[in-house]
Amino acid sequence: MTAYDSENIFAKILRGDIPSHKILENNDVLAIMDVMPQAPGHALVLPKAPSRNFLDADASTFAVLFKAVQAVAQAAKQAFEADGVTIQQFNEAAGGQSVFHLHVHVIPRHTGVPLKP
Ligand code: DGP
Repeated sequence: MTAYDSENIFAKILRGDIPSHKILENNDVLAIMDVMPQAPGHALVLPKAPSRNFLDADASTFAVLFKAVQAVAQAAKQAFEADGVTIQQFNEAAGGQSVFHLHVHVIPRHTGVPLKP
């Protein structure tokens, strides 16, 4: 298992070293807007605990993370008057991950509108 690198960009956001557009925060999670949105309202939900990705996270992290993912997805669907919500999650470079702090994408979707690449 690859070690967690605390210099990743989301660790810096969680420490407040660099700014982000926050949409939800509690003791366990932070949700922010994605700087490269694939659709309007594209958000990222991050656990505050330092997991590299889904492969090394523990059950308590999953519990707080996916509770927040559901809350963000419900709010995003309503706020963006979406027809649905895509929830995505990538692990390691070969799996499409580019920032190595566990995060879940929440993307409001409208019928017939493809995601931006
Ligand atoms: P991935 O690791 O493939 O799940 O993608 C990481 C996502 O993080 C990608 O959609 C772009 C986004 N991202 C990268 N850098 C920043 C940043 O500095 N701030 C924010 N809010 N999002 C970022």
